[in-house]
Amino acid sequence: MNLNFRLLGVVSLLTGMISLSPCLAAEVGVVGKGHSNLEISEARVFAPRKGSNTTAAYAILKNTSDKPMQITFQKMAPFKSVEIHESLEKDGRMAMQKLESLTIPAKSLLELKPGSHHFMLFDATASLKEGEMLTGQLSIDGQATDISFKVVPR
Ligand SMILES: [Cu+2]
Repeated sequence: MNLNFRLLGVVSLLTGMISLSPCLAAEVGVVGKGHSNLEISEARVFAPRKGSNTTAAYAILKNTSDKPMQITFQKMAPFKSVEIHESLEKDGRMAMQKLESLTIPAKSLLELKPGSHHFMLFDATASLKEGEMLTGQLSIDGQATDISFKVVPR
């Protein structure tokens, strides 16, 4: 465990103490198995629209290291499959393109947000409740890392 990971632990603890605040910006994703060089905030899943069991997850990912970081997205229960997508405008229309991985340059932020990069979640096998926490399994430079996402209203 190095200094970065300990600092991240402190941030998560502080956020836990102020979690009564409705301000989403104060939320910090919890890194389970942990990756020392990734800081996550605003990790959230939009509750699916009525009649749909497909939705998307977003977060702000910060690479605190001095090397590029490669992220792949493995799974998130209760979804049957997940992909990394990027929304792009093609011929005047918005389209989504599947990416095999995300690369975050050294000392940089990547914001997953509507209309841009996102984690696409397909075929939920259970209904999601607002406020529920879901665990996303990522691989960061080959290291398995669990991240908690909170289900939020659209
Ligand atoms: Cu998508």
